[in-house]
Amino acid sequence: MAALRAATLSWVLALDILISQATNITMSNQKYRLLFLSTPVGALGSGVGGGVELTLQNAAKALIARGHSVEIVAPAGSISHVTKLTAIAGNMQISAQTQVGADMVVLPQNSVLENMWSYAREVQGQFDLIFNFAYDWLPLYLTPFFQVPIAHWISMSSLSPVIDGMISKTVQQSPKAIAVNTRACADTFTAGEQLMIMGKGIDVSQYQFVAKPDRPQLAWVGRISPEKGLEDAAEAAQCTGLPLHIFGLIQDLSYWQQIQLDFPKAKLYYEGFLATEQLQERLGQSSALLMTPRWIEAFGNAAIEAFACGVPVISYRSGGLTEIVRDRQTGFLVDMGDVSGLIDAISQLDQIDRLACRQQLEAEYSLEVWGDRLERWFEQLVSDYRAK
Ligand code: HBI
Repeated sequence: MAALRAATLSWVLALDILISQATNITMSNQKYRLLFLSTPVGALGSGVGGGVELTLQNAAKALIARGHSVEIVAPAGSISHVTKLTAIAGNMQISAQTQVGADMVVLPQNSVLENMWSYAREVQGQFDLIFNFAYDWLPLYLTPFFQVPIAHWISMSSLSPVIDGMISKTVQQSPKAIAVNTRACADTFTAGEQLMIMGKGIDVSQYQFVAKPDRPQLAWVGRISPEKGLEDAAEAAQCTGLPLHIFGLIQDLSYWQQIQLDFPKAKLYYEGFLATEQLQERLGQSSALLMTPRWIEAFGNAAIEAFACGVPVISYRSGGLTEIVRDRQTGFLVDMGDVSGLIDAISQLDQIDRLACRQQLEAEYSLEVWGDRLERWFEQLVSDYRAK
């Protein structure tokens, strides 16, 4: 009798496993037609869009790798090597960083943002979901007017009440529709609890691990603009005598010129805004990446790119970076503005195992890990939308 019961039980178990695998296959078998709408502040590939350009291209890669189709809509002059891109003419949107505290929305005449969304409205019937990368009021407001679900990637911390207010309204009407990189970024918004924490992923195969750089040098990566705090990295470079290689778009020229005047003895080498291939080649030669944000950093793409090359990160305790950098394991966390803390950390870099940086990256920030999370998010949004 007992033998019969045991045999029946194993049969039931085997059946259960089969059913769950079958449902998994049908769930992940859903292949979506996705329309990505890029940031309206600059052409994709120009560097004006900062980290969000890398985010968009990597999200496209991650989802295409899983069998979904992706098309990108972006301002005229944009380029993408990843998938089909439709370029839209119009005047660029004013950067949200210049609208801190704003309680009204500014749109130029013949706005590229407006034109991109008019195009999206026309073609929406060919897609299962729209993925918006703009940090702007209009796409959020348009969400309930579209006949397909719209997912929003909020790429910066809270900057203005007018955007925060629309984020709260949108996520009320379309729960789960809005994602941010990190919990720290979500917490800056009134609707923080309703935001999806999606992390980030990069294509690890694009980054070469460097076990030992040829010579001691520091790196800094980011849009050269006051909120990114380059002056502190320049001061640390001047105090330690180490060369500082700077990568990114000069968004504020007078700010950059002032830094060179303020730190005449610092060995500063401006390398421009480089594509990933060239950036990772130079980044890998660094003893450390300095991240000195003077705002709440939403994520810090540069940090995971540095880890991919085996480069430890010395960063201010700001926003998403506190969730990425493992203090004293993959780098050092320093109180915001504490330049002497940066200098102390630089002197302790030999304590950090560069391989540990690469291993953390592969475990937590690969395209596969991130693609899986994005796909599950979209499955939720599409099924919720269809269930309405
Ligand atoms: N400002 N208005 C606006 N819209 C954006 O999409 C935007 C921005 N400022 C900066 C920016 N995007 C990106 O550089 C960051 O999201 C990384």
